[in-house]
Amino acid sequence: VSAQEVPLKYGAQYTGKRTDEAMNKWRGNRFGQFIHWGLYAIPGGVWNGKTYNYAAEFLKSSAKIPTSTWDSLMYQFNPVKFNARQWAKMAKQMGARYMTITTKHHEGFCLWPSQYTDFNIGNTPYKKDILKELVEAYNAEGIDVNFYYSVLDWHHPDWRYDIKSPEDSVAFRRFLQFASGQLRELATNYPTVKAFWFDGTWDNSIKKNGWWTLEVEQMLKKIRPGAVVNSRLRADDFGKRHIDSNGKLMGDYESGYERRLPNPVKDVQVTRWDWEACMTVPENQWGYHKDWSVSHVKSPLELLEMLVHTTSMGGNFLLNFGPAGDGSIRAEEQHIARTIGAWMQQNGQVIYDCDYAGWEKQDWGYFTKPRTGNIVNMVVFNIPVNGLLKVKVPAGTKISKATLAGKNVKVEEIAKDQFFIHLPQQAYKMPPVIVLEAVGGA
Ligand code: FHN
Repeated sequence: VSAQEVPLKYGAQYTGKRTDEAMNKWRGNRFGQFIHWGLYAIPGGVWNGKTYNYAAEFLKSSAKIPTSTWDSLMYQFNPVKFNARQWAKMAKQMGARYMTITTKHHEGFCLWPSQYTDFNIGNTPYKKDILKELVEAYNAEGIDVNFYYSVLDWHHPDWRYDIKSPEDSVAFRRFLQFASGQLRELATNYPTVKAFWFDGTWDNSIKKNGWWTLEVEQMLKKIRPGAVVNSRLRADDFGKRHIDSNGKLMGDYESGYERRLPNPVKDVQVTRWDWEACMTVPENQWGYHKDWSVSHVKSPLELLEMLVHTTSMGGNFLLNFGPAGDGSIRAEEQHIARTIGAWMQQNGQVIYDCDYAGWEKQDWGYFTKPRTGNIVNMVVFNIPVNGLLKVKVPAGTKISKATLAGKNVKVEEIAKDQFFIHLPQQAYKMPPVIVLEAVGGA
């Protein structure tokens, strides 16, 4: 602790990026599938004939539905079209290397048969352990599975938004014990889980109990050595979240980019730590909403660009899917997965294990850089009319070779540390990738 630093019991546990094998794997995965699935998938944003435009997973609150009414949706949860292996195959085809599933969202319903509450999958008509089916199916495809867990819980009687009385304090203690129990259960019963993705940790009640957030992080890492935990879980001694009172990142990676990405020119500081952005397909729907006409819905190309943008800044991209109540995945999402997947099959090497290249951003698209070797990739989203792609290299660097799908393309030095890469004039259906071999430089 330096002279200017505030002594903290529950602040950051280390500084800099983790470099162990588990973290390297997490980072190299780069592209993940987020799945929001719970009881909210049944009404899908519509209640008593009325469509609510706000996030479908918030319908209970938007339509002011009493807890007992909402909770009884559990008796309708019977996803007859659910097929874990099909989901996993789709994710694999899309190129996802990890999948993060809502084990419990704000509504409190558990996708696994938790011993700590009856409000779980075991008591639905479906009965079977969905979480187990998913873990097995995705792992069989070689995809890592991570658990999303909302601490905020609309179902549990001991949940508190704030601690305003001794009674609140006692109740919330019980609640934290309940949450710890569930998390211990998840870490113990699903031994291949790779990471824990915390959410619903923004209320004063949690901020006043920073000790618990550290205790949970440590417990999970003890049960599952190498487990990766997002910054969203954490609050320090003073209730500061994500970044502690000494300006240090808590948890293993920064998880604040939600439905937005860092600016590729102004926000390059993000390349100093590990981070992940999570993204919806519509503007703000995580759970299944029946009516996708209520907002802008991103195109596969828009989402692919976000994935490349994220990789170019050293982050992971977690793309959300909201399966329907019957377990089917809507046609639009399948189309997105197929389109991104077709590109990933050809070009995955510019995403997996790639990082920030440190070269000046150009308007045509993004650079990514494999962890090893002297390669820099160009992913071109805006094709110039004349096909000339400008590249500014770090001082003294030379581009010795440029290839497109294995064939050489012309490299022209136009000024000191500046080149034109001649993109062959043809109709590109999807963003072309040019691989550069760079030599010299700092
Ligand atoms: O309220 C949730 C929301 O439903 C969704 O789960 C996202 C995912 O990052 N997290 C919360 C909002 O920050």
